[in-house]
Amino acid sequence: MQKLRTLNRRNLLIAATAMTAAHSIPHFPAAATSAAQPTRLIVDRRTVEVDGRAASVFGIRQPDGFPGVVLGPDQPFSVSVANRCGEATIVHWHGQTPPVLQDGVAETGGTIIETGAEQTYNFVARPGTHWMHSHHGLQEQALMAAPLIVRTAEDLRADMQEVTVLLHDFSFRPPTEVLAAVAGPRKAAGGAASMPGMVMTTGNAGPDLNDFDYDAYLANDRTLTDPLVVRAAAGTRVRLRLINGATSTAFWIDTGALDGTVIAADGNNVRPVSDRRFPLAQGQRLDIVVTIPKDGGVFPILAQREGDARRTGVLLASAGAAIRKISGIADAIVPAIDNSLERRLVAMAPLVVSPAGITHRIALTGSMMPYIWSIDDQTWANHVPLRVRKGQRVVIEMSNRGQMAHPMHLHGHHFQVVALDGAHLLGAVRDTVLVPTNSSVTVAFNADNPGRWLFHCHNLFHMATGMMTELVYEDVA
Ligand SMILES: [Cu+2]
Repeated sequence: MQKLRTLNRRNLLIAATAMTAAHSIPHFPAAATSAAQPTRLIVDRRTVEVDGRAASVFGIRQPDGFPGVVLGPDQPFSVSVANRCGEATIVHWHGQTPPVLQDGVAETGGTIIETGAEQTYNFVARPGTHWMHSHHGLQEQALMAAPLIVRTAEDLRADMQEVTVLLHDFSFRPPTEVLAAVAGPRKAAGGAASMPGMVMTTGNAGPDLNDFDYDAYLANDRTLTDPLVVRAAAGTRVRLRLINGATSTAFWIDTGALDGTVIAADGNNVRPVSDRRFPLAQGQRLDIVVTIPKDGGVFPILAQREGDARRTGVLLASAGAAIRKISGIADAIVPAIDNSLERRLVAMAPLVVSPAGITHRIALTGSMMPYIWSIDDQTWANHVPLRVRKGQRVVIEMSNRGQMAHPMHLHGHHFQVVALDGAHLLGAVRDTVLVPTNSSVTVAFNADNPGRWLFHCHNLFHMATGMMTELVYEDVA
C-alpha cells in the first residue's frame, strides 16, 4: 500500500484517489523521504493487466510499490537499487547530471548490477521532471522505467496539484521479438507497410513512422479501456508532468478542451507557451499546466501516436463528474511530430555558455533496409567520439539524412537548442531534442562534467542497431 507522504490537504486527496483505483500506479509523487536514509528501489518483475490480459513486465519501485523516486527541494539523490529481476541490469537517471560513474551506463564506466546485487548512488539532484530507465539490452521495452521527480521550493509554493504521467508503448511479445520484427525483412518492398495495422508514411515525401504494431499504448500502465482518473477540483490548476517513456513512439499530447501552458521542457523552465496540442518525442518531458473550469467536468489528457489514430491518456475529473468512456482510437490520424513547439520555446534560464568553443558537425545516418542506424555512417561498434575539453563551449550541429526522425539524447549535460534548420534561437535547455527528417538542429552546452558520456538516439531500436556515440573529455580519454 502506498505510504501517504503528503504535503498538504490537496495532495492527500490525490493520493487517496489513486489508492481507490485498482492496479493503478500512484500518479502523484508525494513528498520526499528523509535525506539521511537512501531511497530503496527494487527492480523486479511484476504483472500488469493490459486490456484485460495479464503481462509480465519489469518495474522499478520502492518497497511499498511506489514507482520511481520523488525528491523534495535540496534533497540529494541518495538511492539504492536492488536488482531482483532475474537478469543483469543497470538503471540510467535520465535528466540527471551526476558524476559519470553514477550515470547508470555500463558503456561509460558504470557498474552492471547483477541479479541479487544492490548498488547505491549519491549525487546532487537536478530539479525537474525526469525519469529512470534500464540502459541495458532491450529491458526498457518491457517497461523497466519509472518517474524521477525533483521538486523545487517554488513547486511546493505553487498551489497546483501535480499529476505525473509516464507514457509507454507496449507489446505482449518479448523485446527481442519486437526488435526482430522492427529490423526484419518486412520493409523489403520499398518501405511499404506489409504488417497488418502498421502505419507508415502519409506520403512519398514524408518520414517513415512507427516501426512496429504495438498492442497498446500506456499512461501509467493503463489504457483508455481503464484509464487513471484523477480528481481535480473545479477552478484549480493541475501541473501535468508528462514523460515519454515509450521506446519507439512519439506522441502528440492533446489537452482537449483545456488550454495547456508549457512551463518546462526536460525539467528546465521555459517562458510559458500555450496551446492544446504538444509534440513529445521519446525520452522528452513536458510540464504543462491546465486549469479545471469553474463549472467542472471531465477532461481527458490524451497522447496520440504520431501518424496514427491510436492513443492513450488519463482523465482529470472534478468531484461528482460522471466519467465517460474515451475511445483508444481517435477520429483522425495525426501527422508526424515536428519542432513547431521547439521553435516557440525560450529558456527561462539560458545556459551561460563559455566563450571559446568547439563545433562538431554530425550527420544522422542509416536506413530502413537494412535496418541499421548510425552517426556519420558509423555504428556504435565503430563510433568516432566527439572530443571536448573541460570548460569549452561545445556546439553540436546535427543534420538528419535518413528517413526517420531521431530524438537525440546527451548524457550528463543539458544543452540549449540554438538553431533549427539554420534559424538561430535561444531555445529550451533540455537533454533530448528531436531532429526531424531533412532537418538540422544545433545545440550548445558547457563542457562542465568530465568523463565519457553517451550521445544517442532515444528510439531504442535505432540505438540498439547502432545510433550511438560518446562525448569524451580529452583529459580523461
Ligand atoms: Cu533514431
